[in-house]
Amino acid sequence: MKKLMPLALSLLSAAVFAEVQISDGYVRATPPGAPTSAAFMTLNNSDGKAVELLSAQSQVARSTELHTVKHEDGTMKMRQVKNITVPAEGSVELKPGSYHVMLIGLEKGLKEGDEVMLMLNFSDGTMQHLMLPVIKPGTGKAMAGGEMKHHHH
Ligand SMILES: [Cu+2]
Repeated sequence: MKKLMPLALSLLSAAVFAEVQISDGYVRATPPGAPTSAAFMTLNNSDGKAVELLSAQSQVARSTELHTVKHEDGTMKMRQVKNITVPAEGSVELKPGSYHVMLIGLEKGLKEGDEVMLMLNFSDGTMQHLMLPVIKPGTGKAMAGGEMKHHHH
């Protein structure tokens, strides 16, 4: 069926349907004055081509970075990554102890019940605005989090 579709139509449907689907997103609540937090979510890609998450922005943070967590010398250290790949017809989980969007230079503490706007930029040229709930560590999904030390160069 798909192969018989006229070119214009298949381009249109690619533009409409290739967008990465995002689920289970949240931002970790912080104590007042905490300088950083992190956003977590699951990225699902129904397309036949891998897509990369390239960057993120949020109004609540001065800057954002894409991070992963590496186990080194028995400790867990956060490392910045250039991008996060969402495999073709697959998904990637941003979760405590793994990939996350680091929110750096918070304007104010993030408390449970707040909502945080996050914008994601993908390698296919799409951009998504998300409103993510703020969840306290130790509750529900944020549970596996724990405190991680930031690695400074
Ligand atoms: Cu981080």
